[in-house]
Amino acid sequence: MRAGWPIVVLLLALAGAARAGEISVQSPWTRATAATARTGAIYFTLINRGAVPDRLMAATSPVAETVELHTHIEEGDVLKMRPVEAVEVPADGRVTFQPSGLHVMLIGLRKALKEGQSVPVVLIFEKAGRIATEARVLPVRAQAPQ
Ligand SMILES: [Cu+2]
Repeated sequence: MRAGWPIVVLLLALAGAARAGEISVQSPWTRATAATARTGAIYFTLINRGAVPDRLMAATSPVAETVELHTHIEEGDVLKMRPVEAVEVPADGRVTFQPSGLHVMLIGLRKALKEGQSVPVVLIFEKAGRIATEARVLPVRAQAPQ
């Protein structure tokens, strides 16, 4: 009887990993920045193939001192960025982070982002946990992943 316990624990661990696998991060990208730029933004599409919603809670990246989740809201005819606490990824659904919308905000860039490089970023989900990915650095005026 006792000998059976490690197997049960192992199966529970595997079940957890499978749930994490229901969230995927598609086409992460960012834009090249000027040498003097202090901020940048990372975009991607989050896909949830699971039957329950999940939430993106936070992000980290070694290229910036601070990393926040932001959205844009319209104030009059001006688009302004606002931090958001979390971003829901609906069950069997997707959320696209894109210019003028949701983005991962890089504040206090440690160095310029150069076209052709990639930027490591870890996305932290309520249920799926941490997902590490790399955002491709596209040209300064890029509007979508290529
Ligand atoms: Cu922002």
